[in-house]
Amino acid sequence: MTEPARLLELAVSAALTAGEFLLDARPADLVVATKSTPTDVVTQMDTAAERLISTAIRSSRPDDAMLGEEGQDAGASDGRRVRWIVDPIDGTVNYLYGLPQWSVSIAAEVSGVVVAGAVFDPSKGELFTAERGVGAWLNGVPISVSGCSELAQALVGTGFGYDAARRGRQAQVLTGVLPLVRDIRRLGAASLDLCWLACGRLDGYFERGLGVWDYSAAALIATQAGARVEGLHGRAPSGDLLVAGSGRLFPALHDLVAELGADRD
Ligand code: LIP
Repeated sequence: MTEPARLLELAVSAALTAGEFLLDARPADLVVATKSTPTDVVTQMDTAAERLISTAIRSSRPDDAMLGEEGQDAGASDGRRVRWIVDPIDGTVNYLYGLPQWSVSIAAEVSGVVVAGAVFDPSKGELFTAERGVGAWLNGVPISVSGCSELAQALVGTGFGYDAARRGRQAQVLTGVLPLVRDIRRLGAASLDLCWLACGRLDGYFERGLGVWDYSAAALIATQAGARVEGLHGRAPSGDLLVAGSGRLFPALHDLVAELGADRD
Protein backbone atom coordinates (compact mmCIF):
# COMPACT_ATOMS: atom_id res chain seq x y z
CA MET A 1 0.00 0.00 0.00
CA THR A 2 1.37 3.44 -0.92
CA GLU A 3 1.94 6.10 1.73
CA PRO A 4 -1.01 8.25 0.48
CA ALA A 5 -3.26 5.19 0.62
CA ARG A 6 -2.18 4.49 4.21
CA LEU A 7 -2.73 8.13 5.16
CA LEU A 8 -6.18 8.07 3.56
CA GLU A 9 -7.07 4.92 5.50
CA LEU A 10 -6.16 6.69 8.76
CA ALA A 11 -8.04 9.84 7.77
CA VAL A 12 -11.17 7.80 7.00
CA SER A 13 -10.99 5.89 10.28
CA ALA A 14 -10.60 9.09 12.32
CA ALA A 15 -13.35 10.91 10.39
CA LEU A 16 -15.80 8.05 10.86
CA THR A 17 -15.05 7.84 14.60
CA ALA A 18 -15.49 11.58 15.10
CA GLY A 19 -18.57 11.77 12.86
CA GLU A 20 -20.37 8.98 14.65
CA PHE A 21 -19.58 10.63 18.01
CA LEU A 22 -20.87 14.00 16.82
CA LEU A 23 -24.10 12.49 15.51
CA ASP A 24 -24.82 10.00 18.32
CA ALA A 25 -23.62 12.06 21.31
CA ARG A 26 -24.96 15.48 20.28
CA PRO A 27 -26.37 16.92 23.53
CA ALA A 28 -29.56 18.96 23.64
CA ASP A 29 -27.74 21.73 25.46
CA LEU A 30 -24.70 22.59 23.37
CA VAL A 31 -22.28 24.88 25.21
CA VAL A 32 -21.47 27.71 22.83
CA ALA A 33 -18.46 30.00 22.86
CA THR A 34 -17.63 32.62 20.23
CA LYS A 35 -14.43 33.32 18.29
CA SER A 36 -13.91 36.13 15.77
CA THR A 37 -17.42 37.63 16.09
CA PRO A 38 -20.57 36.96 18.19
CA THR A 39 -21.84 34.65 15.40
CA ASP A 40 -18.58 32.73 14.87
CA VAL A 41 -19.32 29.90 17.27
CA VAL A 42 -17.56 26.85 18.68
CA THR A 43 -19.16 24.18 20.85
CA GLN A 44 -17.82 21.60 23.26
CA MET A 45 -18.43 19.07 20.50
CA ASP A 46 -16.02 20.82 18.10
CA THR A 47 -13.21 20.59 20.64
CA ALA A 48 -14.13 17.06 21.76
CA ALA A 49 -14.21 15.83 18.15
CA GLU A 50 -10.85 17.43 17.40
CA ARG A 51 -9.36 15.69 20.44
CA LEU A 52 -10.81 12.37 19.23
CA ILE A 53 -9.26 12.88 15.79
CA SER A 54 -5.90 13.93 17.25
CA THR A 55 -5.82 10.88 19.50
CA ALA A 56 -6.77 8.54 16.66
CA ILE A 57 -4.10 9.92 14.34
CA ARG A 58 -1.35 10.29 16.93
CA SER A 59 -1.86 6.73 18.21
CA SER A 60 -0.58 5.57 14.81
CA ARG A 61 1.60 8.52 13.84
CA PRO A 62 2.83 10.34 16.94
CA ASP A 63 5.49 12.38 15.15
CA ASP A 64 3.27 14.04 12.53
CA ALA A 65 2.30 17.72 12.74
CA MET A 66 -1.35 18.72 13.04
CA LEU A 67 -3.26 21.90 12.28
CA GLY A 68 -6.80 21.89 13.66
CA GLU A 69 -9.40 24.65 13.51
CA GLU A 70 -9.92 24.41 17.26
CA GLY A 71 -6.28 24.55 18.20
CA GLN A 72 -4.76 21.09 17.81
CA ASP A 73 -1.63 22.61 16.43
CA ALA A 74 1.59 20.81 17.26
CA GLY A 75 3.45 23.63 15.60
CA ALA A 76 3.12 24.20 11.89
CA SER A 77 5.00 21.61 9.91
CA ASP A 78 8.26 22.86 11.48
CA GLY A 79 10.09 20.55 9.15
CA ARG A 80 7.95 17.52 9.79
CA ARG A 81 7.14 15.83 6.50
CA VAL A 82 3.50 14.90 7.21
CA ARG A 83 0.91 17.37 8.49
CA TRP A 84 -2.77 16.70 9.19
CA ILE A 85 -5.24 19.54 8.49
CA VAL A 86 -8.43 19.03 10.48
CA ASP A 87 -11.84 20.68 10.72
CA PRO A 88 -13.72 18.66 13.32
CA ILE A 89 -17.04 20.23 12.40
CA ASP A 90 -17.22 22.15 9.13
CA GLY A 91 -20.62 23.81 9.19
CA THR A 92 -20.63 24.48 12.93
CA VAL A 93 -23.64 26.82 12.77
CA ASN A 94 -25.63 24.11 10.94
CA TYR A 95 -24.60 21.60 13.61
CA LEU A 96 -25.64 24.05 16.35
CA TYR A 97 -29.08 24.53 14.74
CA GLY A 98 -29.55 20.83 13.99
CA LEU A 99 -29.38 21.38 10.20
CA PRO A 100 -28.05 18.22 8.46
CA GLN A 101 -25.29 19.94 6.44
CA TRP A 102 -21.99 19.62 8.30
CA SER A 103 -18.93 17.40 7.98
CA VAL A 104 -15.73 16.13 9.54
CA SER A 105 -12.87 17.10 7.23
CA ILE A 106 -9.36 15.59 7.44
CA ALA A 107 -6.54 16.16 4.95
CA ALA A 108 -3.05 14.62 4.96
CA GLU A 109 -0.27 16.82 3.58
CA VAL A 110 3.18 15.44 2.67
CA SER A 111 5.98 17.94 2.12
CA GLY A 112 3.41 20.70 1.63
CA VAL A 113 1.17 18.84 -0.84
CA VAL A 114 -2.21 17.38 0.17
CA VAL A 115 -2.15 13.74 -0.99
CA ALA A 116 -5.20 12.30 0.78
CA GLY A 117 -8.51 13.71 1.95
CA ALA A 118 -11.65 12.49 3.70
CA VAL A 119 -14.88 14.44 4.22
CA PHE A 120 -17.55 12.60 6.18
CA ASP A 121 -21.18 13.79 6.28
CA PRO A 122 -22.68 11.72 9.11
CA SER A 123 -26.21 13.10 8.66
CA LYS A 124 -26.43 11.52 5.19
CA GLY A 125 -23.95 8.68 5.69
CA GLU A 126 -21.82 10.06 2.87
CA LEU A 127 -18.03 9.63 2.90
CA PHE A 128 -16.14 11.55 0.25
CA THR A 129 -12.51 10.52 -0.25
CA ALA A 130 -9.64 11.21 -2.62
CA GLU A 131 -6.04 10.15 -3.16
CA ARG A 132 -3.89 12.42 -5.33
CA GLY A 133 -3.29 10.98 -8.76
CA VAL A 134 -5.67 8.07 -8.17
CA GLY A 135 -9.22 9.46 -7.96
CA ALA A 136 -12.18 10.66 -5.88
CA TRP A 137 -15.04 8.62 -4.49
CA LEU A 138 -18.39 8.88 -2.70
CA ASN A 139 -18.89 5.82 -0.49
CA GLY A 140 -16.32 4.04 -2.62
CA VAL A 141 -17.95 4.88 -5.98
CA PRO A 142 -15.94 7.12 -8.36
CA ILE A 143 -17.33 10.65 -8.77
CA SER A 144 -16.88 13.40 -11.34
CA VAL A 145 -17.95 17.00 -11.84
CA SER A 146 -20.97 17.98 -13.96
CA GLY A 147 -20.67 18.76 -17.64
CA CYS A 148 -22.07 22.27 -17.22
CA SER A 149 -20.16 24.73 -19.37
CA GLU A 150 -22.45 27.77 -19.45
CA LEU A 151 -22.63 30.23 -16.58
CA ALA A 152 -26.33 30.89 -17.24
CA GLN A 153 -27.02 27.18 -16.64
CA ALA A 154 -24.76 26.84 -13.59
CA LEU A 155 -25.95 26.13 -10.04
CA VAL A 156 -23.32 27.95 -7.97
CA GLY A 157 -22.55 27.56 -4.27
CA THR A 158 -21.15 30.30 -2.11
CA GLY A 159 -20.87 31.39 1.51
CA PHE A 160 -20.40 34.40 3.70
CA GLY A 161 -18.07 35.37 6.51
CA TYR A 162 -18.90 36.09 10.12
CA ASP A 163 -17.96 39.78 10.01
CA ALA A 164 -20.84 42.13 9.21
CA ALA A 165 -18.79 44.48 7.02
CA ARG A 166 -17.44 41.58 4.95
CA ARG A 167 -20.96 40.13 4.62
CA GLY A 168 -22.17 43.44 3.25
CA ARG A 169 -19.43 43.38 0.62
CA GLN A 170 -20.18 39.75 -0.20
CA ALA A 171 -23.83 40.66 -0.68
CA GLN A 172 -22.75 43.26 -3.27
CA VAL A 173 -20.74 40.60 -5.12
CA LEU A 174 -23.76 38.29 -4.98
CA THR A 175 -25.98 40.86 -6.68
CA GLY A 176 -23.53 40.77 -9.58
CA VAL A 177 -23.47 36.96 -9.78
CA LEU A 178 -27.12 36.03 -9.22
CA PRO A 179 -28.61 37.41 -12.48
CA LEU A 180 -25.93 35.62 -14.55
CA VAL A 181 -26.26 32.05 -13.21
CA ARG A 182 -29.05 29.44 -12.93
CA ASP A 183 -29.20 29.93 -9.17
CA ILE A 184 -27.19 30.20 -5.98
CA ARG A 185 -27.02 27.79 -3.05
CA ARG A 186 -25.64 28.83 0.34
CA LEU A 187 -25.41 25.52 2.19
CA GLY A 188 -23.11 26.48 5.08
CA ALA A 189 -20.20 24.03 4.89
CA ALA A 190 -17.43 24.69 2.38
CA SER A 191 -16.14 21.12 2.49
CA LEU A 192 -19.55 19.81 1.39
CA ASP A 193 -19.94 22.58 -1.20
CA LEU A 194 -16.73 21.34 -2.81
CA CYS A 195 -17.67 17.66 -2.45
CA TRP A 196 -21.07 18.36 -4.00
CA LEU A 197 -19.28 20.09 -6.86
CA ALA A 198 -17.12 16.96 -7.17
CA CYS A 199 -20.17 14.74 -7.66
CA GLY A 200 -22.19 17.11 -9.85
CA ARG A 201 -24.69 18.42 -7.29
CA LEU A 202 -23.24 21.91 -7.85
CA ASP A 203 -21.62 23.24 -11.02
CA GLY A 204 -19.50 25.96 -9.40
CA TYR A 205 -18.51 27.43 -6.06
CA PHE A 206 -16.72 30.51 -4.77
CA GLU A 207 -16.10 31.93 -1.31
CA ARG A 208 -13.85 34.44 0.38
CA GLY A 209 -12.60 34.01 3.94
CA LEU A 210 -12.25 30.23 4.26
CA GLY A 211 -9.79 28.57 6.62
CA VAL A 212 -7.34 26.05 5.17
CA TRP A 213 -9.09 23.42 7.30
CA ASP A 214 -12.41 24.19 5.57
CA TYR A 215 -11.17 23.26 2.09
CA SER A 216 -7.92 21.24 2.15
CA ALA A 217 -9.49 17.78 1.97
CA ALA A 218 -12.45 18.76 -0.23
CA ALA A 219 -10.29 20.68 -2.71
CA LEU A 220 -8.34 17.47 -3.37
CA ILE A 221 -11.62 15.56 -3.75
CA ALA A 222 -12.93 18.15 -6.22
CA THR A 223 -9.72 18.31 -8.30
CA GLN A 224 -9.45 14.53 -8.45
CA ALA A 225 -13.07 14.55 -9.70
CA GLY A 226 -12.15 16.89 -12.55
CA ALA A 227 -12.63 20.36 -11.07
CA ARG A 228 -10.30 23.34 -11.05
CA VAL A 229 -10.00 24.76 -7.52
CA GLU A 230 -7.93 27.95 -7.49
CA GLY A 231 -7.53 31.50 -6.31
CA LEU A 232 -7.53 34.38 -8.79
CA HIS A 233 -5.14 34.57 -11.76
CA GLY A 234 -3.54 31.19 -11.22
CA ARG A 235 -2.91 31.59 -7.51
CA ALA A 236 -3.57 28.77 -5.10
CA PRO A 237 -6.92 28.81 -3.29
CA SER A 238 -6.75 30.69 0.03
CA GLY A 239 -8.72 32.78 2.46
CA ASP A 240 -8.49 35.59 -0.10
CA LEU A 241 -10.74 33.65 -2.46
CA LEU A 242 -11.48 30.11 -3.55
CA VAL A 243 -13.10 29.56 -6.98
CA ALA A 244 -14.08 26.09 -8.21
CA GLY A 245 -15.74 24.63 -11.26
CA SER A 246 -15.43 22.09 -14.00
CA GLY A 247 -12.69 22.78 -16.53
CA ARG A 248 -15.24 24.22 -18.97
CA LEU A 249 -17.13 26.40 -16.49
CA PHE A 250 -14.21 27.61 -14.38
CA PRO A 251 -12.91 30.42 -16.69
CA ALA A 252 -16.30 32.18 -16.91
CA LEU A 253 -16.95 31.93 -13.16
CA HIS A 254 -13.39 33.01 -12.36
CA ASP A 255 -13.57 36.05 -14.63
CA LEU A 256 -16.96 37.08 -13.24
CA VAL A 257 -15.95 36.99 -9.57
CA ALA A 258 -12.60 38.63 -10.39
CA GLU A 259 -14.43 41.44 -12.19
CA LEU A 260 -16.74 41.87 -9.18
CA GLY A 261 -13.81 42.08 -6.75
CA ALA A 262 -14.86 38.99 -4.78
CA ASP A 263 -11.34 38.81 -3.32
CA ARG A 264 -11.66 42.21 -1.61
CA ASP A 265 -13.56 43.48 1.42
C1 LIP B 1 -17.89 27.54 7.62
C2 LIP B 1 -17.60 27.32 6.15
C3 LIP B 1 -18.67 27.96 5.28
C4 LIP B 1 -18.69 29.44 5.55
C5 LIP B 1 -19.04 29.67 7.00
C6 LIP B 1 -18.02 28.99 7.93
P1 LIP B 1 -17.02 26.58 9.95
O1 LIP B 1 -16.85 26.95 8.37
O2 LIP B 1 -17.54 25.93 5.89
O3 LIP B 1 -18.42 27.75 3.91
O4 LIP B 1 -19.62 30.07 4.70
O5 LIP B 1 -19.06 31.05 7.25
O6 LIP B 1 -16.77 29.61 7.75
O7 LIP B 1 -16.84 27.88 10.67
O8 LIP B 1 -18.36 26.02 10.16
O9 LIP B 1 -15.90 25.60 10.22
